[in-house]
Amino acid sequence: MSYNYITADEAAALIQNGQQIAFSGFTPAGATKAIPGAIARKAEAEHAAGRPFKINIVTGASTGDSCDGVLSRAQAINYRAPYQSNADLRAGANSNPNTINFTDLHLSMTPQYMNYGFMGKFDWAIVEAADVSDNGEILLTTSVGIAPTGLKLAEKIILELNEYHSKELRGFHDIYETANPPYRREIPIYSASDRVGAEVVKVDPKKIVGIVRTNKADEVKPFKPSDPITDKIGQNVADFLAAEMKAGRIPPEFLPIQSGVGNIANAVLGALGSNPEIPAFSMYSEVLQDSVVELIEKGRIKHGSATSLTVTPEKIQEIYSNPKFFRERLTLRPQEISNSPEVARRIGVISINTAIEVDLSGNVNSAHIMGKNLMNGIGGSGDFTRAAYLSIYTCPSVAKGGLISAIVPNVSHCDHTEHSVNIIVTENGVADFRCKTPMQRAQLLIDVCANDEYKELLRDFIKAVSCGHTPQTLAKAYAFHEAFVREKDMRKAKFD
Ligand code: 0RQ
Repeated sequence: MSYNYITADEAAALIQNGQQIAFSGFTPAGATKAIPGAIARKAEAEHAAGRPFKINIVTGASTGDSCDGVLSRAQAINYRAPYQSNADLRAGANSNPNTINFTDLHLSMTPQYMNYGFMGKFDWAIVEAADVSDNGEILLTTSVGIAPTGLKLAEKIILELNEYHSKELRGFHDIYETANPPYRREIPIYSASDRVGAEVVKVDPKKIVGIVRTNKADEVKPFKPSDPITDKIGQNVADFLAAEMKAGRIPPEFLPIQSGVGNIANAVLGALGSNPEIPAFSMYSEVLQDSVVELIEKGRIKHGSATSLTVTPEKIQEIYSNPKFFRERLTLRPQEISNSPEVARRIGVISINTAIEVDLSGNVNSAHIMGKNLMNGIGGSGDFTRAAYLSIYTCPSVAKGGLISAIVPNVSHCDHTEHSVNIIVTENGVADFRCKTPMQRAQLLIDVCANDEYKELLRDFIKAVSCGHTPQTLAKAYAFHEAFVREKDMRKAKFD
């Protein structure tokens, strides 16, 4: 079959107002970089001509600015799921009324929702590829995400064939799809390095209506230089896990690590990697960042399994220059598999994610500021937290220079409940909630994790609690948040 090579503008001309598109991309890795910009230009032209033009978009997680950013600024998005991290998209999702209808979904469940028909029909899959064969075998690039599901369900496909990515990526992917209930069987993965699927996604080549050639690196930014707070959090996590191993609560061969994205996650991995008491370990995670590549090179990480290789251009070139070495040590899976609670529970994943705030009962907010404004979304944190052998949340004890405490009487939005959260780590220490009562957790959190400037205020809240099983008083439940809204400083909270 010979394909139709087209320009990004010709691809955009095919997309109609109101259509639903499954885009590749999980973080900027593997996201499409040319067609969304052309769709944005089409949207602006349609709006200028007085015609409506908005599309519905589902991706793996966030994407790069050349997808989410350009489409948001062009007012071209009606619906978006399941995760984002773009300032313009966030503004649309938080505006009143919402100009972008955003739904925050568990990432492992997004392909299921697509398969079950919960999200309606997919008109298009627009997917970045490193290669495509005449018989419809698509070699994906640096992420898998929802691409296999989108390619299967969409009526028509447009590929961005990105020559920046090496064809040596063949063999890095493990494409395995589950059947829908009642025909679903177990996912036969028993360790992070198990491979159970195909190297490529196979589609009917007749569905591929166009291919746009590109040559663009993923828009992954380098990390901020590390700072003492994130370094201390990383150190605290590593020391805690080393002590758990010594106590026999983590087996001597260690357990696979899942780690979120960002600077704290990077610091945690750095600290785990350099701790001599922790043996070389595996990652069963959703995202692998630069630090993982470095630890694989040093032999400190044995295998990295994820749905996305979110690494800087410098690091991806390192991988492309030594493909055999990395192919044996990295596996990229669909997000339904990388984030599968079934697999995470079976292989005993230690999950490490980031909280915006934690409350005295042990509930965690990962997604919303002051109870209403979306930050990024839960991402994969919920997939792993509920299923983990040990679920850890990290955060600095304060935000915005101390005006906000991350330890609050009640979270203003709840993503992960007290029943699923085991350990909280700030720069001040580690609060171990396992098998503790809500009142014991509250005490621990104040004594060990809270910032000194907030300890007395948190104790005042506890004093205001008359009796009961959890530290709660409805009248003062949001005193910290109210003080911030009123006086831009949680330290002004009052309990008299
Ligand atoms: O604001 O950007 O204006 O400086 O939140 O916070 O400390 O730089 O840390 O970049 O790791 O983000 C939870 C948002 C943390 C992120 C969150 C403000 C703070 C700053 C960023 P500025 P930091 P990070 C992986 C799995 C989702 C859950 C998860 C996230 C900005 O890690 O989205 O881990 N996690 N998913 O000042 C007001 C508070 C605040 C606050 C922090 N209590 N109130 N603002 N900030 N705490 C994701 C995937 O699945 C792909």
